[in-house]
Amino acid sequence: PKEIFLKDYKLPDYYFDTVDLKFSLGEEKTYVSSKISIVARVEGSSAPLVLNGQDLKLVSVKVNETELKDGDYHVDSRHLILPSPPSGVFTLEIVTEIYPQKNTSLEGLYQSSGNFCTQCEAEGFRKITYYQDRPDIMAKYTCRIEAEKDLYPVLLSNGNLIEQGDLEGGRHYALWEDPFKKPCYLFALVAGKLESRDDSFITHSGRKVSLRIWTPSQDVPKTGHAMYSLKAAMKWDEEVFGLEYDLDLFNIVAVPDFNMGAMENKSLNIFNSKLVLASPETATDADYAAILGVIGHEYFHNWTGNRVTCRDWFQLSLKEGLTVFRDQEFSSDMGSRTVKRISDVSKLRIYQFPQDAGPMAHPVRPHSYIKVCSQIYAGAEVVRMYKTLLGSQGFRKGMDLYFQRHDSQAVTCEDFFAAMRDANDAEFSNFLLWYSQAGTPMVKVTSSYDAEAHTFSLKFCQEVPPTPGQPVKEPMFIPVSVGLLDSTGKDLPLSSVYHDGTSQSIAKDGQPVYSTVLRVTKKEEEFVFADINERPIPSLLRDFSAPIRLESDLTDSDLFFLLAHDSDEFNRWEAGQVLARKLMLTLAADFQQNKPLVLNPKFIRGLGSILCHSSLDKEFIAKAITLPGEGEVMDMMDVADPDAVHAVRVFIRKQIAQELKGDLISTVEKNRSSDGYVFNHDNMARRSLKNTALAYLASLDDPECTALAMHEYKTAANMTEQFAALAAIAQNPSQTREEVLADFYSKWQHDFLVVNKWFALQAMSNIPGNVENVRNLLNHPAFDLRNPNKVYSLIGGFCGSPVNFHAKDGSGYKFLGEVVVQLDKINPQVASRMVSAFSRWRRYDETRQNLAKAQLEMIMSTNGLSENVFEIASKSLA
Ligand code: DPP
Ligand code: ZN
Repeated sequence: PKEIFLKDYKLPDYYFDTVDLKFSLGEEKTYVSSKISIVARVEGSSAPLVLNGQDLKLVSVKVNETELKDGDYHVDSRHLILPSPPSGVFTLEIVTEIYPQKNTSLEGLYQSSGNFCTQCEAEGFRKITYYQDRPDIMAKYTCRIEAEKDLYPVLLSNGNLIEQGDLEGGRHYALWEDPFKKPCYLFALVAGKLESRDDSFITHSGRKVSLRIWTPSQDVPKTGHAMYSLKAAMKWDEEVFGLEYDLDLFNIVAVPDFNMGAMENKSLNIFNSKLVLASPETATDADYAAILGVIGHEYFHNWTGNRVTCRDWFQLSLKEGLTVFRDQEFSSDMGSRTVKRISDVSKLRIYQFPQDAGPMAHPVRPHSYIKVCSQIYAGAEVVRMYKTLLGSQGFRKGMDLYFQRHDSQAVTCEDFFAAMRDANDAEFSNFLLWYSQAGTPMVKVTSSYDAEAHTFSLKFCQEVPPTPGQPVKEPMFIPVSVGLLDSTGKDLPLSSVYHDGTSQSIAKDGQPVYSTVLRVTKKEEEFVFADINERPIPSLLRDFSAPIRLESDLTDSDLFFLLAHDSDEFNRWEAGQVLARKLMLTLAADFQQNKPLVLNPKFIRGLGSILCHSSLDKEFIAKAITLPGEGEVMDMMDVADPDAVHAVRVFIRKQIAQELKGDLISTVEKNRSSDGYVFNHDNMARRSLKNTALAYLASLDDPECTALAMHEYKTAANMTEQFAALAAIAQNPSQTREEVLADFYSKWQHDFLVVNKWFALQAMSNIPGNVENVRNLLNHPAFDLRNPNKVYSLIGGFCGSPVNFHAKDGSGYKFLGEVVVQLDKINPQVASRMVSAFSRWRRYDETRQNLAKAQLEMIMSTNGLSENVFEIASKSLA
């Protein structure tokens, strides 16, 4: 496998102007013919034309209508090369034969449930035909699809349908034309037996857009929420960014076999069914929220990704970071901003920070890769920091300039940076380091109050830890949002701050502010607030204004104070989390030394008062009484100890449940659903609080609480509550657990999305010795290694269980090792996602290290390993 470097980027020698594709879809094989008009970048260029291709059978090549003979071109397993193409403009026609029915990688053209569909990002188009498969080749496409009419009545591609009709032999065709230039990763084709939910949207300037969501006919009733989400997203993008949809038709197709969540192909988004189909009976609130976010995400790509695209795959964050940021903002505006921020930061801590601290660490814009990297969530945080620094209006000005400059171009992260800077005349010093330096910055803050001078000082000291290939780092530009609380918990007015030898006013229009953004740019730096008349308690990094690890000198009592009073709700939650993490670490050390575990009663009282706080948002309460995840705590230990952290988390949960039992029971009772399911923040918040309380109670495993959970399970009128009750009961090994799991399966076996939840719940279980159960589930009739969702539920779920995946006898590692080898032969992308569960093996004790390493070595020694798995396994061992 070959490593590809950003520094080696070269402009293409040939540009493509138009591409006319013709697909003749068949059961045995599919013919693809592609007619491309090509122009050399440099007139009279003598460079060879190198096209990418993989798993293709070449049928013929023509240049300017003349068929080429053997020596006129070269073909190898990855390329088709024309050593000396004609000068000037010429046409190239290529016919290939492909076998979509046999394509289990789910990249390129493949079949899912008997329908044809495509996935071309990042490099799937080369599995359809020979092409310069790189995003800086943008061309206008037409696509003619021919297929048997009975089997494939619906034929879709990008753009507008301009012709359709019947052909001989029961076949028919459709011709699509996309008026916008696009890179080939945005090409899409769908053919199958599908029906649609139809609706329309009138854009700001009065264009009527037809909206269609396609699924097999029985699922059409479950597309209502997706349609609602699409229309909400279209409206939001007009209102917030002034961005309108640019065609008369927008299609979404849901398919059950899909490697990722969804794909933003121009005007023909293809979705994993799990992110389209929902009904109150079968989908949870989390599913509804995910659908809203991802439908928004893919729709927003129409501007940030499609109209303006990436020059190369190192710039992935240009579209993903920006579009994730946009979907986060959309979801915040549709629900609760604080709760959304809490969820996003939790994800960052669960997935991103550990990755940044391990062998797979790479910057937002990587320097090299073997297979195009998955996106990194910190990209959205970088975009968020522009907004934090420039304000909403400044950010919007930057976005406007970005589109003005780069519409229909393939550009880089610097171009985005330059638009933000130039639109605002901003001073950004070393901000670009966020794109090139890997690792999570660690920032230590110490504070001091000078009662005589009435000043309050914050000293920052930052350090970016070394990462593979980057031993030494420079200080980053970190926006730190700060407020200072007085002794009653109110924000103190802030008017000026002394920094870098000068005093700067931070008042706005002569008025003091109550929160300000400090720009921390040096390794060590001090900010001194003037006119502070009492010792304040600082609220630092409000709203998580930068993706960093913060360590402060706040005492436990400061943290309890912030938990009770901070006007920044995010930081209120965060104060509780900091307390909980400290507590869990201390108790984990006690556990390791066989000391009895004792919980600080103040902690329980703190959570108790949040639980019973009638004016707080219910979903916020649910988040605030939820302990940090085990991974997050393990991440803070020198040697990660899954057994200790798990035992401690279970212990604290039981203590809380015991002490607050009465309040928790009344929380469940008061928050039952009174009428039908409604998707809105208040109702979701109520269900979330009820379910959180029920899970605490059921952890006690006493007859009263189990009976309560059973009652909730039986009376639940929606999946959110039914599944939560099932999960609550399933925490403890028992006969009841087995019975309820069996009951749930028999109820829902006809619905594959619900069955996946059932797989995931069992896979993630921490009950002892669960690996055997998961092994058995591999042979369950409803399981199929070829379906990514099932793999993510069962195998992915299992890797998330700290005690069973990391079982000290190595049984969990052995299981994953075996599955990865099998899976890699079917679907390398999915296999590589699974193998990454091994990547942080060095974080554990020596016994576990040896066991995990042995599995990685076993995988590496497998014949015919994919590049995807090779990259992760080899980097993990390096
Ligand atoms: N481009 C795709 C998306 O944004 C990749 N998963 O969803
Ligand atoms: Zn995306």
